[in-house]
Amino acid sequence: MKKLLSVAATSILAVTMVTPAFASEEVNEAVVPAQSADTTYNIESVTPFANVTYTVTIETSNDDDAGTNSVLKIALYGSSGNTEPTVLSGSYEQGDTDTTRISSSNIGNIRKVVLYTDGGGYKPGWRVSSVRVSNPDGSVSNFGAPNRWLGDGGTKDEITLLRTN
Ligand SMILES: [Ca+2]
Repeated sequence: MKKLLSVAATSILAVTMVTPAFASEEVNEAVVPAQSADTTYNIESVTPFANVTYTVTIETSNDDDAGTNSVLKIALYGSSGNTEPTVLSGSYEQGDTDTTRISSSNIGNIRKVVLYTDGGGYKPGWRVSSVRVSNPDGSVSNFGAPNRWLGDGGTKDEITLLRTN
């Protein structure tokens, strides 16, 4: 009986001497990627300035020559900040509806926008019939149409619109 125990003890000793090498390799491989993934996740989840997307939808009037090829921009003003003027993407031809997505820190619901045109291109005058912006909370801010043509003189122009809803 004593001899049997002794053999068993030897086997256990042999096993435990081999195992640590495997164990430490596995720990090193497993821990490094897991840590960096956790760190990334934590930074995103705790930052108070997480990015949100504002979707700007602009309808160009269906009047003759209402479209434009000028460079157009919009700045958004929210309850807690504003964006820089951002280039609008889309065609802005007569009767078109164009959409631009603007990534920003969360500046709250949009209550004012400023439209800019560089007045460039052929027949630069631009007539807008509606502007609306989707907010991070899912609501939509509507803005009155400008009461005049923008950039019609072929020079830089801008107009401020206030939320109407
Ligand atoms: Ca035009």
